[in-house]
Amino acid sequence: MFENLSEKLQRVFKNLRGEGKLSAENMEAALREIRVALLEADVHFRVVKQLIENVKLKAMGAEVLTALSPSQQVVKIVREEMVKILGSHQSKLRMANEPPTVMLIVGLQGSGKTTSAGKLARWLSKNGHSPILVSVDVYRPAARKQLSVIARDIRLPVYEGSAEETTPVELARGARREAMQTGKDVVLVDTAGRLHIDEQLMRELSSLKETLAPTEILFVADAMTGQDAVKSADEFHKQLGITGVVLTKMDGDARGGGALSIRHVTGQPLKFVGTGEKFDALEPFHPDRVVSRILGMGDVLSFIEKVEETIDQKKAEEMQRKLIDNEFTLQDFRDQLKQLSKLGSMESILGMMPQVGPLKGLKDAKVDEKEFTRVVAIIDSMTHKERANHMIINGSRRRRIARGSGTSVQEVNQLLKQYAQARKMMKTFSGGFMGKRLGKLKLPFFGGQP
Ligand SMILES: Nc1nc2c(ncn2[C@@H]2O[C@H](COP(=O)(O)OP(=O)(O)OP(=O)(O)O)[C@@H](O)[C@H]2O)c(=O)[nH]1
Ligand SMILES: [Mg+2]
Repeated sequence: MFENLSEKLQRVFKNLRGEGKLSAENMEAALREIRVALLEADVHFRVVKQLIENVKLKAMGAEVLTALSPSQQVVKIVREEMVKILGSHQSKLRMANEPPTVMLIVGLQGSGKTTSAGKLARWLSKNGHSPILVSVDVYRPAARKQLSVIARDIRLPVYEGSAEETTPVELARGARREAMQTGKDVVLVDTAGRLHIDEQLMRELSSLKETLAPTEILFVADAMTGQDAVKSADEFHKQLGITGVVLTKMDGDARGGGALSIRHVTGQPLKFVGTGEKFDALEPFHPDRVVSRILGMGDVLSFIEKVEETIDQKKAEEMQRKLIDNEFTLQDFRDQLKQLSKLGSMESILGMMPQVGPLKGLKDAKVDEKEFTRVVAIIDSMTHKERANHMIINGSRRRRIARGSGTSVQEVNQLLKQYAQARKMMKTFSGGFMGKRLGKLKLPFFGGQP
């Protein structure tokens, strides 16, 4: 899935990695390449256009997190915009308030409706439901037989119908009655396929929709047909009103464009993707995970996520004000250390930082993780008064703190010295180059000393 697109996008990001900052020119070039990569992956041109426009606007805007390098910034923006286009969260199947829930499975011939009906039944039963299957294909007895065979394979019930039930609506009603009598909570209705969308098919599906009031009308599309899958989904939606899409055969050499276009073009979410002929080859569609997979930059993405999660903007601003007013206390020092340690190992953080200006060479700075813990322990052993004003920490207080934290007086002395240095260092940083460069992310402390 998406290997080609993923490779191409990663090449764009790699090319940007050497750049010191984002400029109109290098951004323009990167956007051009991203555009081509998306179009080649068969993403709908309208989707590409929208995405590129949004990325451009954002990249040029002031919203950029200056703690990230140019290529990281572009990855971040592209990721956000892709997720937005795919729908920011997973679209779950909707259940009726009163069981049984009815789900119609519709689509063109050979798209994978019957197989997907089986897969969905299996998935539902693994997720706390008890489904029953029914085929309403009254034209091909073999089609109904196919579903019965599948049901037997996955050991789930199928409604076979009676001799009097000759229309799709009658069969589906029979299945719903059976569900109520046997306590099944979901009826999956596998419908007949057509080569093309025709009036008769739409009439039949509309009457099923009217009589059964399904909570889901799932359009099954074959990813191998590329843009045609998107087009027919759109067509079905206009004529029938679908509630979601199941995109099958994503295991093939489909370029994935359909998956990236359906939501934007039809306004309806992609709910599942089929990734093989076996009955467990069905995955709920998670936009954010798929985007991460496409961008394939686990380390950068998780760093970006961590920065976003960990750095509380308000707190950072408050901290900065305190620094400038010289109110940065031991308690603040401790809080900052705690926040930093949440980001993970100091070395891995430095490794992910853009290596420019005064930060150059920091990557190799040796950072003792135990030092962090010790420092926090020492500060935790201080009273509130001491934390607010380090000037009162005299000899006897130092001895008490050392005892309380299981350290030595020397270590307490050292910490107080480091704190004084950090205060000085941060004051310099906050106004100067680092202040601008790091923006929201302030690095207070590179515990260098042994
Ligand atoms: N590789 C792969 N094959 C699939 C997938 N889903 C379905 N197929 C295959 O596609 C073919 C058609 O599947 P069906 O489920 O019979 O399609 P249908 O939409 O019910 O077809 P009609 O009822 O004739 O309209 C079968 O050979 C399936 O095994 C998938 O996710 N991956
Ligand atoms: Mg079928």
